[in-house]
Amino acid sequence: MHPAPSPKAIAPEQLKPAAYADVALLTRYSGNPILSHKDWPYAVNSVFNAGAVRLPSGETLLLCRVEDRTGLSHLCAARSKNGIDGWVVDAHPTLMANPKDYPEEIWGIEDPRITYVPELEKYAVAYTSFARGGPGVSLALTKDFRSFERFGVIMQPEDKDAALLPRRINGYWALIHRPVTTTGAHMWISYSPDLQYWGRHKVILEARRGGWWDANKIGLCSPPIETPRGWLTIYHGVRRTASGSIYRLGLALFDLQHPEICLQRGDSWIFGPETPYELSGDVRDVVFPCGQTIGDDGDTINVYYGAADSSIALATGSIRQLLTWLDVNCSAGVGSGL
Ligand code: BMA
Repeated sequence: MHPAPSPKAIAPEQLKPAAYADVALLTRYSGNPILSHKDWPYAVNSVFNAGAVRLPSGETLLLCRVEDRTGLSHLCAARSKNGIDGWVVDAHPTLMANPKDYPEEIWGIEDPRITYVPELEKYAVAYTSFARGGPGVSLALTKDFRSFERFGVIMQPEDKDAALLPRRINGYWALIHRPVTTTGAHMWISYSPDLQYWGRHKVILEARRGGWWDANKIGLCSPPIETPRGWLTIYHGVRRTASGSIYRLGLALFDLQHPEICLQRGDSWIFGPETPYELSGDVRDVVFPCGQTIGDDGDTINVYYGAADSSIALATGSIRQLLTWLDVNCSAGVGSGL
């Protein structure tokens, strides 16, 4: 069993109404942050925005974004038996930018999302590659997080916040990502027969407008979770204020066989910066998950999130409660507030 704090039972009436409910759907681990630059075996500036997966051994692996003292990022794996402490960090960078062969990585690689793909018996790592043209989406496959098969850039700049779904949908691989176009920064889906060539691009979730918490800019957080009711998806919304941006988390549910169809979208955010390690750091007011693991009970969700672009923290919840919350907190409808 995962020894993270188990989610407390919340009665359905406590989960509404949306804007006024003050229920912690995700509970912070009391020992947060769980990883920072102080835990690194070599000199780095910051450690944040980690992809996460549970290995067959039961260990949790975090593929962390590590910003070194040049200011550029690479990825480095940390492994732990309980997913909370006792992290063993790779002695050297696990995946470095390789600008010689992949010029789209000249300014580093960032924010990995990991999906285990049973058909390939490999993990797919979608990450941001950063170069003069802006951020793009790159893809690599790995069996062991030691050697990687690179596909190069699969979504040209400006694009980021991507994750592969774990299985083909109607015969095609599906990638959720966040291009920036003249219409704004919305979440899209694209399909591919071979992971290399992508098409059938569609917007699946739009940033709202005006005063909403997720106005103007949204993006996928961790890879969507397959539940009997649909793909449960945590996304981030960026609220621009006079003193900077606030990154908060919301929930949406997409159809299992047609993931471009949004079934439900929460009205309010479910998690935002509150603690000192989220409110201050290299970039203040940021919670930014790139990965989660599911406990042995099939319900506990362990969300690993970057805090203020400086450290990695853990918050735990219940998939059942997140779905119940969505039922009573999307009163304004899927496309509301656009
Ligand atoms: C986003 C990404 C993240 C970062 C966040 C807050 O655009 O670049 O890597 O955590 O901004 O700075």
